[in-house]
Amino acid sequence: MSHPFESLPTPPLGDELLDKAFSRGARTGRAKSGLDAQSSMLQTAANIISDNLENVVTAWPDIESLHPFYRDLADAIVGVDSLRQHLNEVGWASRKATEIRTEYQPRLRRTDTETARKHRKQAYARLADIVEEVEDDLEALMETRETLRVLPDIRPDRPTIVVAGYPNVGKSSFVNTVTRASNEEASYPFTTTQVHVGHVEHEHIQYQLVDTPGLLDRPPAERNAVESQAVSALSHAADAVLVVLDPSGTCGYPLELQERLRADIEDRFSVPVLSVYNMLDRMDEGDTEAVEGEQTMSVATGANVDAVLDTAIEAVDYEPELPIDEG
Ligand SMILES: Nc1nc2c(ncn2[C@@H]2O[C@H](COP(=O)(O)OP(=O)(O)OP(=O)(O)O)[C@@H](O)[C@H]2O)c(=O)[nH]1
Ligand SMILES: [Mg+2]
Repeated sequence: MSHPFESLPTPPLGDELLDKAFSRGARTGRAKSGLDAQSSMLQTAANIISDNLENVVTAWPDIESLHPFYRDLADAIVGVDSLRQHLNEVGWASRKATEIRTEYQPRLRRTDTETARKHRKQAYARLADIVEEVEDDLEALMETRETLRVLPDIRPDRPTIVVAGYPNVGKSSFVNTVTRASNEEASYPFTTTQVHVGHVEHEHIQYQLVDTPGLLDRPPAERNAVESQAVSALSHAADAVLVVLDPSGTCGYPLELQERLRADIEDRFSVPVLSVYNMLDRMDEGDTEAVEGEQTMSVATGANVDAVLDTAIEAVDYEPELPIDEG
């Protein structure tokens, strides 16, 4: 399993494609003579251009049928409207190459070789124009492919717990501890930080824990448009959010700010949002009073860590689709 953009082929760039089309055309032309040679040259070159461009378009996943998580992510990173536009242009060029072939083929028959050669050259020039016209689109698709290929392998259909909270509260420590060595890292192309995806099995179900440094660790007003959209994407993947807070002040942010972030997340996500107050080992009497009745843990000592994971898994309330045994 992988994400929908992982195995996109490299689109041919304009010059490369023309080179391939015309050199193959020349080769088929050399194998024949007279009008046949000109006709084969056109046939081969136009087909290569048309087929290659069509393959570029069909290789891309259908944007409408993408999981909303990946659609939002793609939109945040490259903009799906411009992606659609580039694909439309390339599709147009593919059809145009076929049209040129159909238009010129009759002119290469029942005439002298010299005239046929002239027409074939004219057709080649028009094919080259068409490819040149979509050169920018092909380049943009190439860049888009490079960008989207490295998306984190989050499986949006798997039950997913998103871990949020201010920097240094212990998010990564928690994810690393409960998922042990099963961590994968992947870069979001638009942040300097990395997303960590850990997997944990519970009663034969694989849960996914997503640690999101740089995205859900500060107030929404401080996120740029791209990050906001990435948060939107995450909201499609999340089945529960675990907000980690540090009342001890070790992380450097007042608890009040951290609790405001939690309120923002509750507004943004329509799934259960749980809290856990970490750094139990660092809390003084005042801190423990402040979090009286709340869920606490210490990733450092291991206290209550498994219980927190269990609560999060319960919140996901994931019901695998099993045939109902009416007994
Ligand atoms: N004393 C104590 N230290 C902890 C505890 N949990 C985490 N830490 C430490 O706090 C520091 C920050 O922990 P991280 O897990 O990196 O925090 P984070 O929330 O992932 O931080 P960012 O990735 O920067 O957002 C690390 O040095 C941890 O070892 C805890 O329960 N007690
Ligand atoms: Mg971290």
